[in-house]
Amino acid sequence: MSNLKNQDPDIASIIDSEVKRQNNFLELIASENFTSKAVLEAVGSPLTNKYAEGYPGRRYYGGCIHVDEAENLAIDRAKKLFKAEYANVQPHSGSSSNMGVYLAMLEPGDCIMGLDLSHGGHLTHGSKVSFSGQIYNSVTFHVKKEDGLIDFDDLLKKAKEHKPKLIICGASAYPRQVEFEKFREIADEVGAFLHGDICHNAGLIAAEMHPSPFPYCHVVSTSTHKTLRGPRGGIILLGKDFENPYGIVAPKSGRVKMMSELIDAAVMPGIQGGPLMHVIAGKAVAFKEALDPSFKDYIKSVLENAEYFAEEFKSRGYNVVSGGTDTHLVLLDLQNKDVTGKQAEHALDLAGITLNKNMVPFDPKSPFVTSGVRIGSPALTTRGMGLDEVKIIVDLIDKVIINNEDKSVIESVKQEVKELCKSFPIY
Ligand code: DSN
Repeated sequence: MSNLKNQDPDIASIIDSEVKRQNNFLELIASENFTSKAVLEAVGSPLTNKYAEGYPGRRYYGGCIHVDEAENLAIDRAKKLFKAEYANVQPHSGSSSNMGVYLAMLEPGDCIMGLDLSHGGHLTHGSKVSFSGQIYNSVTFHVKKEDGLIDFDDLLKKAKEHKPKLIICGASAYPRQVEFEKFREIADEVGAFLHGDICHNAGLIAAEMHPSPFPYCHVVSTSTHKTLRGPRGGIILLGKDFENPYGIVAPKSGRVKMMSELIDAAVMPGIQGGPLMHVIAGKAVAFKEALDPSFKDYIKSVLENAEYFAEEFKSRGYNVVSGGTDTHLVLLDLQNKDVTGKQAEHALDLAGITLNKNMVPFDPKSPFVTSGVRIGSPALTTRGMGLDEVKIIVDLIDKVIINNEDKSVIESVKQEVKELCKSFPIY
């Protein structure tokens, strides 16, 4: 980084501090990960200079020969990884990929159904503060109070009543596997399309340790930087391409356009201009890494670590939403610990442990306070931590939560965190 240091010492120093933070803190945010140096190199490459509006072989700019190669590689690898017939690797994020899906499949005012944000869903699944709840008529479904699992009876009842055009399955804070087949049965019963947003579980699916959304979902979107461990970005997938059901035809030939064509057009020029070719190259690198057998070992450890988090917290009297996990994340309900999610997040942050406060199902507190925290294993597993470290981390978190106003306890935990992190350097 010597060029940057000389030219802009302010930004160089900020980056330096952030790298130190990532090295010295324990990262437990379930949606974060540490991407490889190879991915970082691709993302930091001169591919950022290239305008390439359009798609490989049909760009609006000259000089695209090499970025075409990069995008084609990313597409081929994404298709192989998820056993999909079509991939669009241009969305700038998971939210953009959802926007692309909706633009391709819906008209403004159409009804969509997604898991309520406060029950583990995502902003773009119909929240009223997001475009998804403002442009479309959104109806939410929920989890059950008794076990924290998706309430499929509630979903079916509402689906019959509201006749959604699109049902979205997938979540941000749902610790259990997504039952794509059950969602599809309901979608078929009411004549809706099924959209799988696999942002959180993409790595698990790629490693074949979570059921595939195909053949159940008509369309799938995901971000690339969570369990998939790539650069920040998004993609859209079709297990099998199909003729668009709206009867939209190609102007010259008069043939009915395929869904892939509608999605391509929705992403560019529908919602985006020039693709981020440096990020697309980074996605290609990450997909290659995820196709390597070692990625399965990584995801296996991610799942073991998450399960152990759940067990260890339970043994210390914590309420684990849904009683455990079969993914990479655990949701703790702190109501019996007399601490809010906000207080816990703040005290843990001071102790060098980074996680996020999170609503728990039927939370009496606001999203700014919350009654819970979400804990994810992907990042610490990437740096090589295993069950021994998980046990230590649970002890440290418990100590901070119980003594969340005691500065000396927080300071001593911070030192222990620093020592632990020293043995597992990242960058
Ligand atoms: N905000 C992300 C998360 O933390 O789960 C989802 O996009």
